[in-house]
Amino acid sequence: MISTQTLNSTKLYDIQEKVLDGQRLGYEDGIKLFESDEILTIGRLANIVRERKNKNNTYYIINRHINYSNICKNSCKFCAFSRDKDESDAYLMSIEDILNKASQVVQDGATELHIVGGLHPELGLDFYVKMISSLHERFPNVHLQAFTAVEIAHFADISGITIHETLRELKNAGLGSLPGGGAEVFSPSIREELCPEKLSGEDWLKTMREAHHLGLRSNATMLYGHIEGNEDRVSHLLRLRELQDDTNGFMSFIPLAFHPKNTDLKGFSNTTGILDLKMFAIGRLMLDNFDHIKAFWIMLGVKLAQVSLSFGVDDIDGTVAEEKITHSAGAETPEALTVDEIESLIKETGRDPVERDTLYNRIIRHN
Ligand code: V47
Ligand code: SF4
Repeated sequence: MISTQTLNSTKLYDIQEKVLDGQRLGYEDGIKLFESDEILTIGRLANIVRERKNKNNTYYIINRHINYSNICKNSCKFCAFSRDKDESDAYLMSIEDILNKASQVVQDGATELHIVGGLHPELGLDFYVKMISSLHERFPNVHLQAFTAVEIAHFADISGITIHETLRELKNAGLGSLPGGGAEVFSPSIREELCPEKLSGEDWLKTMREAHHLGLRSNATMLYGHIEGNEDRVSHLLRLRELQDDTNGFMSFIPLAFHPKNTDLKGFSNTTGILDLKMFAIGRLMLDNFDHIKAFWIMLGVKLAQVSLSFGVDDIDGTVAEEKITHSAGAETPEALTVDEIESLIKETGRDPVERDTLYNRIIRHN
């Protein structure tokens, strides 16, 4: 039941006091929030933190996602995107294809390219360095946010070099930051069940630590709505918060709603609106050292993305232009929104749209 209790009568009174006082929430608080049905109280508290940190601003970016290949040596049970090399719909874009895709959107004002793909069983680091350096030479003013921690660790492994060297080479080639994918849920038992071949949660965190130490900032995600429990969710958030205390390298946290269609997880439904809103709001409340909570509208749907702006979210990602990972798994959202569409859906919620670059600098256009 959705509670409309007043602030005085809430069962979350202790948590409310901590939030109003700016105190950090602990593990038990996180569990209590997930177990609570007081969704409006949770939202109201998350909104207090959201407005404290980001006022009435809602950020968006003009960007393009490029999923350069669906060929992947792993077979995570929740993934509908990956293919074996010899499957008929497997693809690997050439660097020329990638440059062409990029040039269309850069002409339209994109400031970011968001580039991720599967773990190709043969390509070494050289291919990825060439991809980044070619893009950087052609579009020097565009921020290249590319390769999840899982891809970085794979490039290092296949090329027989360290993660530090891999990141350094990519940074020298023009890499600007890392996206937050591949975190899934850190809990070893969940990973063993869903993605046993994947980089462990510990190694995902170590890779991000290395990136932050090299001056590469990143995002962080969590894939929810499959077999994880509240304990797994809260532990995941606390591990992110711990690393952020050390490095301050994360920019935003992005909860990713599991889409079950075409995956090996049969019999699962899409996430509910209440779980989605809780993930954003509790993420906002637990991650007191993250500046931004992002709703990736492609996964969440445009309507709920609007509602999420009152549940802790201050960033709605961007124009995106094309997306394959969630659309392979049944997402019914469009693959792109125009700037006008993004601005009006933000304004309709009473928030102020702010165009940002990847590092959250405000962009002011004079045309
Ligand atoms: O790592 C895979 C997830 C991620 C499914 O950093 C799925 O700004 C839902 O990380 N249902 C890739 N999710 C996307 C990603 C991302 C997206 C937008 C912005 C940013 C950012 C990062 O998608 C993967 C995996 O965790 N994923 N399969 C699925 N069936
Ligand atoms: Fe490969 Fe990533 Fe899909 Fe796992 S989630 S199968 S690593 S593309």
